[in-house]
Amino acid sequence: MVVLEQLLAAKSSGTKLLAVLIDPDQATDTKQLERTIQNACMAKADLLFVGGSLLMTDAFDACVKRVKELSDRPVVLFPGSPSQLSGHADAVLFLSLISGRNPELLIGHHVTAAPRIKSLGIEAIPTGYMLVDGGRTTTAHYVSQTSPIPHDKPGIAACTALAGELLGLRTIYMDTGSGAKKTVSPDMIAAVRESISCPIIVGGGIRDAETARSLCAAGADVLVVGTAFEQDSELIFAMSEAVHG
Ligand code: 1GP
Repeated sequence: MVVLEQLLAAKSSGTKLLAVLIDPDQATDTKQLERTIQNACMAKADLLFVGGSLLMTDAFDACVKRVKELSDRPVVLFPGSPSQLSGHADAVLFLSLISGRNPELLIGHHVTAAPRIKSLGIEAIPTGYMLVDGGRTTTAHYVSQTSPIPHDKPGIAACTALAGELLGLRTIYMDTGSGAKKTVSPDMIAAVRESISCPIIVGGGIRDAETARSLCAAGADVLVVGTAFEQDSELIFAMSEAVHG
């Protein structure tokens, strides 16, 4: 339970965490992968997430292995499917897509993945995953075949997160999807923060330090950034300062 304990400890001390999302398809550029991880470690990013809603390449395990070799941070899988598992990781977000009504993503894939997670011996973090509309249809929205929570309906997000917590989920991840036009709104984060006590992870469309600051102030405990660091690997320094400051 090492990574979950890190999230719980950070939440109770008010420390905010930054997670860098590595897309295994982008990681085929080994120089860029090395630069991203080197910068993530230098900037003191807290976690490295690896995964994607839809992968075009077949290098998932090799990517996780490389990320683990290159970094001294916990490596957490953020799987888009049960095939995205690797014993080189420290933990996996065991995601239930509670914003949707697709039974495969609420429990089906979990049944397939459970024995493999057990045999790999990696920590599973029960996570309520909530897709939120971020101004465009992202791959996550399309592939999941679910409707996201409307951007301006914080009440729906608060009730959904509360249901997830009452069901025993240990973290709630609100995501507008990779490359979204808009992030989850501070109002929605604040409403969810009011309704639950478990750590809140927020991702999708976070591109600048100012936004990162406002999402943390609204109640996010962990921010996840992927696309912006693929476009500018130096941005991680300003972002880390915003999250940790
Ligand atoms: C997507 O939350 C992640 O699932 C990160 O999104 O790539 O837009 O930073 P970005």
